[in-house]
Amino acid sequence: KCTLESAMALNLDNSVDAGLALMSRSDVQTCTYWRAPIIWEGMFDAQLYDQMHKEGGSSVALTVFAVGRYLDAYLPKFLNSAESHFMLGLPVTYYVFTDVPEKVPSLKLPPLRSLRVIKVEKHSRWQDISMMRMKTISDAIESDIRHRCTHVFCFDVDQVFTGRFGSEALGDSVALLHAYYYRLPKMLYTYDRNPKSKAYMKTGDFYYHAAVFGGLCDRVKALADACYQGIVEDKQNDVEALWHDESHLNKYLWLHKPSRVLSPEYCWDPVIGANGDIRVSRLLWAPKLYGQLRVP
Ligand code: 2GW
Ligand code: MN
Repeated sequence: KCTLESAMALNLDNSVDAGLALMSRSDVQTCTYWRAPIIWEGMFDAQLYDQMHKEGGSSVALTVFAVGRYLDAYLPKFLNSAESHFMLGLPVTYYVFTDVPEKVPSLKLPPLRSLRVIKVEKHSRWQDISMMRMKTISDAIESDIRHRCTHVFCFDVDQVFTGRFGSEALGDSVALLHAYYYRLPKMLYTYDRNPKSKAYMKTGDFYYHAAVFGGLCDRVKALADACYQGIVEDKQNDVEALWHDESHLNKYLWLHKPSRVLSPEYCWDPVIGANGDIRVSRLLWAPKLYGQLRVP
C-alpha cells in the first residue's frame, strides 16, 4: 500500500504527497513496487489536492498537436472538454501545435487560462508527426513553458474529457497505464522487441500509454530529450520502433520510474465496455476515423 510514510520516506512527489495520506482501494493495484501511487477514484480527496496545489503555486501547461486533418476532426472537442474538466482552479496554458494556426478555434477563456498556438511543420509520414512531437515538446519547455508553468502534461488530441482530470494527477514524473494492457500479463505488452532499436526491451513494469504523460518541466524535458534521441539514433540505423514514440517512452519509463501513475480512468476507451474498475471516466478515446484521416 502507498502510505503517507512511504511517500515521505522515498521523497516521492514530496511537495504534494507530504501532507496527504492516500486512501486506498482493494480491488485494483494502487501502488507500484517502487511505491509510486497509482491514482484511482476513491483514493484521493480532490479538494485537499486542489488546495495544496493552489497554495503551492502549481501552474500547468497542456501540450497538444493538431496537424493536418486532426485539427478539424478532434481539436474543438478536445479543448472545449478540457475547459470543463482539466485542472479547474489552477492556472492552465494550452499549447496547441499545428501546421494551420489560423484554423485553431477561438476559445473564450476565463482569467488564469490561456491559449498559445505554435506553428509546426507537417511531416509527411504520420509516424514522424507522432514521433517528432518529442523534439517540439522539449524545445517549447526550454523556450517558453518552464518560464510560465511548474508542470506540463502532454496529450494526444483524439480524446475527450468527460470527468475531473485534476491536481491529483500532478506529480514529478507522471505516466498512464494503457487501458488495453493494465490487466494483461507482461508477455503480451507490445514493447519494441527488436534489439537494433533503442527502444528495445525484454521486460518492463507496465505498458504505458503515450497519449498522456507529464510532470515537472525539467522531468518532462529530460524524458522528451531521451525519447527524441532514441528516435534519431533509430533513424540513423534505419530502424523504427514498433509503436514509435510510445515504444521509446516505455523504455525511458522503465529506466526512470515515474513518481506517480495514472489508472486507465485517465484515458479510457469506451469500446472496451463496462468495467467495474473504472468508476469515473475522465478522458475517453475518440473514434479513430482511420478511413478518413489515415489516408494520404
Ligand atoms: C496519426 C496517425 C495517422 C494519421 C495521422 C496522424 C496524425 C497524428 C495527424 O495527422 N495529425 C496529428 O496531429 N497527429 C497527432 O499525433 C495527434 O496529436 C495525435 O493524437 C497524435 C498521435 O496520433 P494518433 O492519436 O492517431 O495515434 P494513436 O492514438 O494510435 O496513438 C498512440 O500511438 C502513437 C504512436 O504510434 C503515439 O505514441 C500516441 O501518443 C499513442 O497514443
Ligand atoms: Mn491517439
